[in-house]
Amino acid sequence: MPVMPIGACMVAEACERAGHRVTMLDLMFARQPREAVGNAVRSSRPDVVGLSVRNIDNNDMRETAFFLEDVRRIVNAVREHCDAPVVLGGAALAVMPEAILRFCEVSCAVLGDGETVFPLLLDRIAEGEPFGDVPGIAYLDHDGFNATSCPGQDGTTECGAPGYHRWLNVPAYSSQLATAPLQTKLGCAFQCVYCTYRKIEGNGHRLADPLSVADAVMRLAASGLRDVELVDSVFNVPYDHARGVCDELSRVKHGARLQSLELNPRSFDDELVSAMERAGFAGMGLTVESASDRVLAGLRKGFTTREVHHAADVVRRHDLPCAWIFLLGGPGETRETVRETLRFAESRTRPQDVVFFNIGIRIYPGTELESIARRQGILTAHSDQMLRPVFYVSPEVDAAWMMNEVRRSMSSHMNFINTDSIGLSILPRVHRVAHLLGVRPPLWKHTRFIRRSLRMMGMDV
Ligand code: B12
Repeated sequence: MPVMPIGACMVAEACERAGHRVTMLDLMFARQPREAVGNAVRSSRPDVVGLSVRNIDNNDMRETAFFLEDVRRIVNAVREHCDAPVVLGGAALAVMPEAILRFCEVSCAVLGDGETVFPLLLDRIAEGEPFGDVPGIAYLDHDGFNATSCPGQDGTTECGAPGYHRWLNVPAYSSQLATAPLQTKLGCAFQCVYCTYRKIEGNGHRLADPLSVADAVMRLAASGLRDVELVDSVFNVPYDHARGVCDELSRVKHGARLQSLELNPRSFDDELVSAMERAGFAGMGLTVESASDRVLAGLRKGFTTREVHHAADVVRRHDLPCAWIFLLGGPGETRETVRETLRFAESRTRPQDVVFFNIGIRIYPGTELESIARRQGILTAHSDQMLRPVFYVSPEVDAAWMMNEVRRSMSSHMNFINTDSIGLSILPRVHRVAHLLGVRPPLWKHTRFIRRSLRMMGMDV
């Protein structure tokens, strides 16, 4: 699914508010990105070029895609046509700034919230002043790599719904059932061993006023963007804030269909799901990762199978479509724990819900998983050699065996999918056909039907 670049749009709008002239080039649908870059640079003659880099790779251990070669080609295409300094930003940069700057041969990146930091940086560049002390940036100079600390990762946040129509080809996104992203908060306080969310957004919460969230949803819906996805790191923590957001949304007639794929089973109960239903949710995702206490403890998820089973009970008492997300192969995983998780998925999830299995975990430098992998002798690469993805699989279980077990379960459960399913090359066409037929997101709630149809055509995974 093409993801609408909320971050880049927010940054573009903030720069305009600060008095700069901004041109946005979205390469999502560009068939010839280098030519598109050349044309855009020649016509807009920029003083500075900012590139938004979301994904380093696809987190898929089997069919790994590494995206930064493309970024490097885009940087080169910019430089062929102008001398403007290039600045990188986006979630990827917060994860591995130094390695990305070196790989892309760019000397400056924004690590903090782009909408605050980039305008400050532009002012310095415009004045010809040194910018090494701007908070929330990273740069390479003759001394090597430098990073300044990110400003204010506490307090509150604005719920900014960018004017997507101004910056993007919205019909092209809608024709593939893309949702309009919106954030109700920043930050994540969980300690999961593999995760980078704390590094990207900080570990304290910055909450948006629920009234402003309702207002932003209304504005998006009024502009025709009626499928809105809440893209918080975790939607339902803090619990009271999520409830407050739902309550405000249920008070207004916004006409949007909401979803969030980032719910945690810890703060999950009937009252929350009822509030989500009243608020206009059309789908939710539970990132439970495992149904084994040994693995949940190994991943440091902060909840146990008690909460996982409780979540299944809650889901069953409601109508809201649910996507269950599992991550197999973490520390402590064995054949028995995999079987436990599969048994849970087969017996406790509803047949109309989708169940997604990811196998193997991308190891990021600086995470606890990196230390675990080194201790276990799984990882030997130096931390600056981890840009090209390296994956963790528990030494107590074999990846090929897990894949077979998941496939076996998928063959009798048509609502189960794995990374091969979301990588199917026919999926964009499925999205387009669904859009033409008037189907509304989330498409995953039709997984059983889609897989059966693909199976009949011999195209299921
Ligand atoms: C929500 C989410 C999703 C949702 C998206 C739904 C939607 N409709 O948008 C779903 C579940 C679909 C998803 C899918 C995937 N995701 Co995801 N996702 C996220 C999450 C939690 C939030 C992203 C978000 O929208 N943030 C809010 C916006 C406002 O922030 P932002 O984009 O980062 O922008 C800010 C800054 O980065 C900066 N900035 C951005 N652009 C620019 C440009 C310039 C010039 C400057 C100066 C600054 C700047 O300023 C912005 C405003 O503050 C992040 C983790 C996180 N907490 O960031 C992972 C994350 C982005 N995802 C990630 C990945 C890997 C994926 C998948 C590849 C997973 C998979 N195997 O399928 C897919 C790819 C989908 C795609 N087509 O790109 C990784 C990317 C890094 C990496 N390892 O490569 C992240 C960081 C999580 C992680 N593993 O660490 N994802």
